[in-house]
Amino acid sequence: MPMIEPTAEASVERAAVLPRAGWTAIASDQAPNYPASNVLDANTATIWHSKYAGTPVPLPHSITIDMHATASVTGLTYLPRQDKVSNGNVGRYSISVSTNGTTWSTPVTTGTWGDDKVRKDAVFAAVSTRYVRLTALTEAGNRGPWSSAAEINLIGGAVAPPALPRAGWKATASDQASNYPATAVLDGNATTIWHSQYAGTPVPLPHSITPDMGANNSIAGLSYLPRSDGSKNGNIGRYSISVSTDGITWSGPVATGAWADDTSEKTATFAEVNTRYVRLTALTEAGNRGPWSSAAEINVLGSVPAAGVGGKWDAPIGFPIVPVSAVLLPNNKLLTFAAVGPMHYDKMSTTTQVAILDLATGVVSRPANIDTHHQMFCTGLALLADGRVLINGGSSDSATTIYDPADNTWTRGPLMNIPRAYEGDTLLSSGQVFTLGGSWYDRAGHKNGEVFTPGGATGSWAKLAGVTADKILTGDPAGVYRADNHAWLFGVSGRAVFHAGPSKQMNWITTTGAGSITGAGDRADSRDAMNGNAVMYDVGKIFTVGGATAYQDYPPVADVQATRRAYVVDITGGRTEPVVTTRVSDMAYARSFANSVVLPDGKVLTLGGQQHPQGFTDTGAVLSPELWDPATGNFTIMAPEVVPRTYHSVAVLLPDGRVFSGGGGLCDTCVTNHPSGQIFTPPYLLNPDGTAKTRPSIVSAPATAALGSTITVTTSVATPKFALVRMTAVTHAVNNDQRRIPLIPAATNGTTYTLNVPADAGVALPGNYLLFALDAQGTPSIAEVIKIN
Ligand SMILES: [Cu+2]
Repeated sequence: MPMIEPTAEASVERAAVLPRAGWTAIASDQAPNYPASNVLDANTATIWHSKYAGTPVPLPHSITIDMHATASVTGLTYLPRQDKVSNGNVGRYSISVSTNGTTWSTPVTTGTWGDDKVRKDAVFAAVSTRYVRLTALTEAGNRGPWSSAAEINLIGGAVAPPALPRAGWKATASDQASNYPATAVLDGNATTIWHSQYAGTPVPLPHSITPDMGANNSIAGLSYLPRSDGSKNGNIGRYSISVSTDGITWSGPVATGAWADDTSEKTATFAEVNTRYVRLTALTEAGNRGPWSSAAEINVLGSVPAAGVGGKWDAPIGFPIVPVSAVLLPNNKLLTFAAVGPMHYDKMSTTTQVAILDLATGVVSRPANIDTHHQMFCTGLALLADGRVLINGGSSDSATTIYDPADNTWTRGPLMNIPRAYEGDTLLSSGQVFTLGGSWYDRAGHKNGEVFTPGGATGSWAKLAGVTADKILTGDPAGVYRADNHAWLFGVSGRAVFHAGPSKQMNWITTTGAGSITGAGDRADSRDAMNGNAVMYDVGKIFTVGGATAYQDYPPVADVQATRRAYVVDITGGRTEPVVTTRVSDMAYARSFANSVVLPDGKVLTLGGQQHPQGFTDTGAVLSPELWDPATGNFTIMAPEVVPRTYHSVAVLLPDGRVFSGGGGLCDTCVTNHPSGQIFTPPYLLNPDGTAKTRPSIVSAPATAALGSTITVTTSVATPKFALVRMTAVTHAVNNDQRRIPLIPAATNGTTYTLNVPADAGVALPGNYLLFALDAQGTPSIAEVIKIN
């Protein structure tokens, strides 16, 4: 094989703080002795402060960083002043960029920071720019018309194109040691590696490894994950990448470069090329330790689908907290909460940090500290029939809280009989709430069923002795601590509940008298699917996807792997008929900790997650959502999100038919904290060129409807289909409130439609729904909120 010489450096570093040498800063205004340049001096004791003497310059103020060169930027960090004063802490902000200092972009991100001393991060899609402007829109404590900053840094690096799904791929190597085969780089398991032959006389460098994708794909890069077992032997240093459509004739290098001698994932990007085989050639060993090469994982990076096919993402929105829980409110707002801290939880506290996103304006509220003697973290969630939100348990707590969106009030609720964390909730057809499981934290087991009955200002809890939690356990290696977590529960007719997982065994539950729990068979060939998703996307039809046999690694299980599998569980026959489970197509990507959201057209969007589920890591995070079509059973890969959404992430259908995705982390100062969200526009709202489709609108619809009633809805254009999608509350990838009820007009008069509301409270659980009208192409209107009771 001929020696290939590198021709250009093509290595791309992920997120790294850019060196600030030679940079300058100017501000909209500054006080004497507090110049803008202080944010670049690496001295946290010196600050920029807006002018305050005499008549202060009113907000907004801005400070603009000039890098004096063009760089790819993906974020900004803001360190508030570190002295005893907080005047000028930036609250609501907006960040724009410019290549010339004159013409400014629309904001690459907007958001709200909390009023404290902690360094704040703002993230956005990679943009090539010279100037970055931070505009302070409010002062975080509303103390006065001031802005200040101790330090500002910019985060550089290109966002890599999405990793292509590798199912069915093969890999060969120039040579390999026994037990270290080339195929180990494709198995999604970072603990298995390819290693070149080293016993006896090692094969000299260069070595090559060649993934075969099985078919031509449009690709634009390669990522290389070195081994992480403590040895560095074989870390690839200088490298070259070539491609081939037939595995025989090879291109010249599409990328060359040199990688650092560490365990971080490396990325090389190159001009898009349509090919089948990708060859990574290791020219040197990164530490010159010997004639070896090794690799834990290799991914090939594809191109982003066109917006009309793969949807598109808005600019990220910064939150002052990690949105670990999210609840859609009927006033077009999204309620989110974290734990005792905006970025951390503990075991004893009794308060919660809350922030609300106004979906009409994109503005996130200042964080509020809610004291209901209940740290609302790792809770159960249920939306009550009257629109209030029940939040129960968490951190081994019996406490419950009720939030009323009508007047934005928080009320201390009645104690549960059994403390719970990571339990599952569902509303019952009676308007009561059933809860089950939840041994995370106290490992106690026997987290048997209880029912909450609303009444008076709050309500009361009662145990169901006949609904034992031992029927819902997974085989988690960590035991009951994990095995009874996150139950997928769906209220059905007659106050009963269908338990769809995540254990492979499903169950029917009754809640009258002492209640009962009876096996409903296994979910076809599904294994336990902890941290997968279950979504009632149609009446009596539940889509389940992803998850893993363990919550995360726990001895003796190392490197537990998420599944790509998906199923439809059909319970339309009710409790007297067998449950029919059908396996549908696999996802392209294996995911645990993902979220799934049913859209008004019945398709289900699965977002985020990671192949190797491990709390507070983003390794192997899947940035590209997949859209499942119930008509075909197949998935389509969507455009990638900017930020990984893994453990503690959420996703919610919005009234405008778009999807909010946010959160992840809550691990204090860790790098996998994601106090942000991003809104996805599905392809049904986009023309092939990515422009917005003309959408129908609902001209009139009732605000309430009784079960079994007939309602009249008038729309702007012909809309042959309608759907009711229940408003939802989500945390820890569980959204049992979610259900979609398609409505076909019973009568049509021009664009006025007669719709029959289901009569069965087990079909249409009482509460607030989003009513969508869909035109013949399936483009949804903006929803009207309708309360069904
Ligand atoms: Cu948690």
